[in-house]
Amino acid sequence: MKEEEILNQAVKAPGGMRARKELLSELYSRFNTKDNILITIDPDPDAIGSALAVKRLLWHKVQSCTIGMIRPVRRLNNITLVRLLRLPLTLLKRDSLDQFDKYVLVDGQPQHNDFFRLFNYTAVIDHHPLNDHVDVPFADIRNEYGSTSTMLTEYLKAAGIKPSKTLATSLLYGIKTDTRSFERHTIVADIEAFRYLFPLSDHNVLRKVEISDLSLKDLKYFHKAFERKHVVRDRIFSHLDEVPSADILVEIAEFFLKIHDISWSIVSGIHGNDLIVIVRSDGYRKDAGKVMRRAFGSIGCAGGHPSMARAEIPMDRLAQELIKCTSSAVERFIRKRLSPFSKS
Ligand SMILES: [Mn+2]
Repeated sequence: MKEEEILNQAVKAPGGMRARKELLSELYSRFNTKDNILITIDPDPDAIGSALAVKRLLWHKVQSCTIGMIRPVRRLNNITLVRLLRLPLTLLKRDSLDQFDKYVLVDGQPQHNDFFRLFNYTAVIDHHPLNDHVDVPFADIRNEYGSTSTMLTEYLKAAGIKPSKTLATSLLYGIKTDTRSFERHTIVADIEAFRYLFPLSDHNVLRKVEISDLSLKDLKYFHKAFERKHVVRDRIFSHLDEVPSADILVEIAEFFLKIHDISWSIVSGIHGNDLIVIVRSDGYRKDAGKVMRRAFGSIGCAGGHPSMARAEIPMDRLAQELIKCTSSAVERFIRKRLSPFSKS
């Protein structure tokens, strides 16, 4: 089905509004006004948006509602989201867990994580495949949904609650990241929730969140990448030696592809015991994955898609290919294997 068709399709709520309202009142029936609730999350955007929605649903229906993260937020985009929207998230510590009356789990199932297993959940709302039976008083698990945020948007609608800008933005970002902007597993309900949340969201915040994937200390790798860039026809190469993670190579490779007449961006570095080569290409009559498999498949792990690919080559394996693993030798090795002039 084409994207346009999806967007224009008449949408019918799965199960209908009545069924959703019944589900909502069943959820509500599990809680009372004296309860102090803990919602536990593994804090990715979908979980964060979903938890905020549950907190909103239970507002005035319970004594208190805390959102507890089982680990700190690590992705810079998500840190930006939490900071800009001042989201009320607290970090749980395994060894000093406060007592709550009831526990809720969103965007996950108890058996997904050792930490989750510590709790006796009253409600679980999730969209991951059901591996094990989830034995809790209220379980709503919809495997076919692209995100839990979609499910929670439906709950809010059933409750007649119009989400605040902060809540709408968080849910929208949850749907976007889990469906990778609808490139990944998506159903009509996800698009419908997206359409509903879109005019209610803060698009300035969203844009800042989506582009926030660098830290100040990453800039020195950009600096090095500029200094060491080497252009051969429509290919740009840059080898960065030791890098703190492969992510920075991806950031720089994507940046170089912005140069209009560059069709191949090849950025490499050493992380741990591996040489990592990241390739981005325009994908037009090219297959970066195939090219990488051909170039490095025999000495490491290599592959990908037409427009994005990666190779990881153990350094000791590389040492067998090169006389000396100096920075310039590694650089020449990559350039030679990915040269536009080499017969492939
Ligand atoms: Mn999810």
